[in-house]
Amino acid sequence: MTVRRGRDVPLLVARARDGDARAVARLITLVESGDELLPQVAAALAPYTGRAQVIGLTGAPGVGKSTTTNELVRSLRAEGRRVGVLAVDPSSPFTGGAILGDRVRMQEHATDPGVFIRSMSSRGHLGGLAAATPQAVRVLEGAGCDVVLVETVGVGQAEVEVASLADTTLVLLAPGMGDAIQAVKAGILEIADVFVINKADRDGADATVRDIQGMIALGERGPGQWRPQVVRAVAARPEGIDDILGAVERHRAWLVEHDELRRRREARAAAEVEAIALGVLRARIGSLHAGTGLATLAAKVADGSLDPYAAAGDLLAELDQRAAG
Ligand SMILES: Nc1nc2c(ncn2[C@@H]2O[C@H](COP(=O)(O)OP(=O)(O)O)[C@@H](O)[C@H]2O)c(=O)[nH]1
Ligand SMILES: [Mg+2]
Repeated sequence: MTVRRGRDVPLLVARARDGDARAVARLITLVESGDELLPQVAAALAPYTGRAQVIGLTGAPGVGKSTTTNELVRSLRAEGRRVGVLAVDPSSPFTGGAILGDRVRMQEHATDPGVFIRSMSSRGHLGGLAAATPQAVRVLEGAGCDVVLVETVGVGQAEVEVASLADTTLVLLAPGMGDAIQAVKAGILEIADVFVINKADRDGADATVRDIQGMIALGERGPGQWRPQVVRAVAARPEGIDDILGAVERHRAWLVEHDELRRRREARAAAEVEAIALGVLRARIGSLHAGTGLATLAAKVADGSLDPYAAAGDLLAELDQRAAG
């Protein structure tokens, strides 16, 4: 269905709640494109928010995230849980494309009504993926998913942000890829709740496990803090999938016991609200008249007739004035 009027939104959400895969897909498209109906979508979904367990998977390209995700879906389905999968690709301007391989890999779940799989790109969303991903998680929660798996390529700050939206973050590494060092550089070490050493069928798995355990031992950690777990897996066989889920469950129990789940979710909500507000602010700055706008101020800053703090002050004052007038 084409959604043009706001009154279609409740209908669409109702269909998604009934498990209509096309309604779910349509809602995620609205989220992804930063549609103007988004506030209404968010309002309609709010009552169903906060129920799903969100598990992030990140790591370098080719480490086995999609293969692992696919096997996790299989195990979770065997337990009768409804599962949503978001494959997030910040580098791809349009949905599909770069992660076509993932679709093929996850084809076996395509006809299962208890699984929703969707790839996502930022496609001009205000606030980027940091704003879009939590909304997409909400759509999947609204559709009754008990677990939402979010796969991101762990190579930069945007991916770290997306990964940190999860209750539990899995960082995947593989032997012999220099991954451990890469992980430190990309800052993904800090966000790992569970390290999965995938491709443990390959030489060097023991060394990678030792490297990571060494780094964990060196990490500053207070008495009440979670110590990241290290799990070996051969997702392609599959082996170690239950161990991964076991580690995830231990982490979840720890989060609940230490009231960290609530804290994490509140931090997530704060980041979400902030990202939306910043997106609105950026759009407003972009819509200022030429004479009062950023370009004019920037020209003055560039030629030294105005300092950047004064220029920023002028910009914000102009926005205030418009809001008042
Ligand atoms: N040898 C081996 N290959 C694997 C394993 N897990 C995944 N692969 C292969 O590694 C390649 C990349 O996997 P993929 O899941 O697409 O990685 P992603 O880019 O992290 O999502 C594929 O050819 C997989 O079949 C594993 O445990 N052992
Ligand atoms: Mg993948």
